[in-house]
Amino acid sequence: MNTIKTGLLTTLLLACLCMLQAVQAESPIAIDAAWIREAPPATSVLAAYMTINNASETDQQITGMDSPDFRSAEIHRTVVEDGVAKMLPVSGLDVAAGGSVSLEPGGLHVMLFDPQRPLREGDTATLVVHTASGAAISVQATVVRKTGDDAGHDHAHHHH
Ligand SMILES: [Cu+2]
Repeated sequence: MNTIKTGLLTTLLLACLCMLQAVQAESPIAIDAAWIREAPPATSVLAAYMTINNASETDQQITGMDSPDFRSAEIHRTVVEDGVAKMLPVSGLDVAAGGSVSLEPGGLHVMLFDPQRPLREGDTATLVVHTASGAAISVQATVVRKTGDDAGHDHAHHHH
């Protein structure tokens, strides 16, 4: 009787562990409102923005991004030093448990290098977000035309 009970418990335990693994394989990271700023046709560097949500109870880290529609992608942070705006690469972007991080004009953004095809307003491009836990989340970003005050910053691409 005891052996059967132990066996049953072991089975249950294994079943639980398997379920945990299944949950982990599915990333707790969800991306909202991803968009790319439309740029003139010959532009080789574009900027993308999005909101990264972490619905889990553990902190998550975004380690990088890439895209089949661009040669490469980098996460950048815009900082102002001595009145001059500069962009610094971000190698690990923390998203707290239950929290979210917004990539928006003037702050964090994704820098997209060398589009592989023309991208006009209304087009979509695929961005892939990588996490420290090994997940790769694919997201469709819509190309949006924006004009106005906030349009200028991301065009000044001074990489140091
Ligand atoms: Cu940048």
